[in-house]
Amino acid sequence: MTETRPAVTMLGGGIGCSRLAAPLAALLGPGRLTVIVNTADDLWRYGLRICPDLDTNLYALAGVRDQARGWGVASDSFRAMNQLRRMGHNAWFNLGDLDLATHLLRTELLHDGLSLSEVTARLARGFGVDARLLPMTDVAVGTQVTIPAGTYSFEEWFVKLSAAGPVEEVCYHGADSADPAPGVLDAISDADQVILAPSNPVSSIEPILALPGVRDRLSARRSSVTAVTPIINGAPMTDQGEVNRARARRRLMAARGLANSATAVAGLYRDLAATFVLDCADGQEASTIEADGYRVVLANTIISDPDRGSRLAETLLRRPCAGHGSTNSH
Ligand code: FO1
Repeated sequence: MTETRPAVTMLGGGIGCSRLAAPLAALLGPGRLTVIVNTADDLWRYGLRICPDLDTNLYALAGVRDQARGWGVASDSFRAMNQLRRMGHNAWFNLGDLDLATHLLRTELLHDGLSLSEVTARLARGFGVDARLLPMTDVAVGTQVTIPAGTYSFEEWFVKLSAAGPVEEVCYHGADSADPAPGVLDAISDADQVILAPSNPVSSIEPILALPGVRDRLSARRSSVTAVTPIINGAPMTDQGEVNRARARRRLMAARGLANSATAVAGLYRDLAATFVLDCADGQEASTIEADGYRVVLANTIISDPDRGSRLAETLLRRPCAGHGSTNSH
């Protein structure tokens, strides 16, 4: 039987990407969604390899991600972290008790000699995930954020230092010589549609774009690439996590000399994507983004519950041909 369902590849980071990954996977069916995930936030804690963005997508695709926090396992407890605190340790990165099982198994398998992509595939199978989850690379790449007090790994800056500013520099240590993981470049070239997730452009999308070959593959597919805005300025933010992530994003965008706006994000991806999904609340930016060479689709992009995620996923899969003129899809 010939496969008629489209093959979709999405590139992204943690929370924003995972909110779209689950409804896309549900609409597309088994094996039709590939998610290429940023690994430049990965870190070692307590001898364990932690991959926050991979795990956020893994848990979302498995239907066990904590909805309110946006990361970690739903209803997880933090007894191990609290015990560390009782011992006087500054446990600044909160690893849930169930989440720890993922890190234990990942670290064990890495020590056994498996690559991060092999380990990720094993974890995804273990969680019953039938989408393909790919780390962007099997090599260690680390986002480093420089503020006046010094240079820190991404999670140290974001969590331990509460995204303190101003950010002077952001770099992706090791990215320019890190081969994309097996399957990454082909997943971009072979997909019917490629999506740049509504993820932080500086800390989640750019590390993937910094890997050799990724930009070229995307620009060769530009007419099939859709970018979804991660920034909505016209609507109020409703939870503290969103407020914190928005503040971090504003500081990272400023470090690149960019405004905190959908238009600025569109400018970053103009050579890579032909369609830009702009939130209805920021509709007044549509003509500027169109003038940048995009077809603009207006949609409700705030994924505050699974129904909204499904509606946005449906809008994305109804991909119109690349061209010009804005389309209202909400
Ligand atoms: N985010 C926090 O704000 N505080 C935490 O303590 C924290 C722990 C954590 C543990 C595992 C994991 O997979 C994610 C975790 N996150 C935490 C989320 C993470 O810091 C970021 O949201 C992403 O890395 C940004 O994409």
